[in-house]
Amino acid sequence: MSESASFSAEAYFATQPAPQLLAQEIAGVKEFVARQAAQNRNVVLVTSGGTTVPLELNVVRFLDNFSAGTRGATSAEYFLKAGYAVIFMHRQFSLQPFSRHYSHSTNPFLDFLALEGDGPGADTVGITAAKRADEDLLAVLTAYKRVQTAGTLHTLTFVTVDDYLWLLRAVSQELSVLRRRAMYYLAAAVSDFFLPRQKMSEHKIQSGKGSLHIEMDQVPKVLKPMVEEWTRDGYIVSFKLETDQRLLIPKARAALERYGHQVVIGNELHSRKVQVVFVERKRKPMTFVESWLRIAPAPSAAIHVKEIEEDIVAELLRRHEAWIGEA
Ligand code: 9Z3
Repeated sequence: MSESASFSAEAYFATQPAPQLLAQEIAGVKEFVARQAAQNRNVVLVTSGGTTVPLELNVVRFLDNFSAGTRGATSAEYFLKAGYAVIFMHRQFSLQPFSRHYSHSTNPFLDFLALEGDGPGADTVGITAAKRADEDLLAVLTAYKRVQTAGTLHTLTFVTVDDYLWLLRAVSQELSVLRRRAMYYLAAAVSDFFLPRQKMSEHKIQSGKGSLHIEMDQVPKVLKPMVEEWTRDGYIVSFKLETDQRLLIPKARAALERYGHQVVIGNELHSRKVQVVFVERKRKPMTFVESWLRIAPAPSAAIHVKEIEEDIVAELLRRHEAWIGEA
């Protein structure tokens, strides 16, 4: 595959079709934002999970971006705990706040139920484990119930990079009415390349011709219009993922220079659960400021471990507060 043309955001939205249910989804977002605004709540848009790039119109094959959705789902919980309302925009079937504790392979729900079934005849270890699991589930359910009652979580799903871009633009525009009180936390892993509708084969690509050559176009860099047009003074946090740690800071600085948003959080693939770097641009004098945030690695995949998202969110709450105060 080789890199080809790049679309401007304008050309992209003029030529690529919007998801069918966009208008309906956005009506829901409008109502949610108005309700939170009436209650004087700060609102954060959390994007989470990877986008796909279909290779055919009748899609059989697609490219995917790595992300389980842990960063987004976990962070959303901490934002909710801090009193923010959350629009959680995630890849279908990726992790979600609260249910993440009992889905996928960590804390499988059936194991929890099996423990519950141990009953009076169970051995002491079984009973202790069941009690622990009970307490954990109760804490998760209590937090979830609180959020449900307060009506502070609104969920949207995407699958393709097209879904993602259309939703991101429309949600950002709706959220912009909150001005500085809105935060945008862009943790989704978004494809850099895509296949424009006009170049896609209608039917399944056939294998008869030997090797496969696909030329993809560059996905528009939407952070620029997001900063300059879609949002008004919102606090925008983007994530930068690299597999070569040495690239993190230079790439984060370049993104801040190019797009002019508030902060880039850099993370390297293998250490992302224990360390991240916040990169920010100060205006007077014009300098970059980097600060690393680290937690001790967990001894095992035990249930009760510190999550780095707790500290990431705490740090962002401080910075967002200061940003609101500057107005
Ligand atoms: C991230 O860097 C996220 O922290 C992860 C989270 C995807 C690494 P998990 O969901 O992983 O917890 O498994 N997200 C941003 C990735 C991205 O696509 N960034 C773009 C880039 O690096 C810029 S917006 O170019």
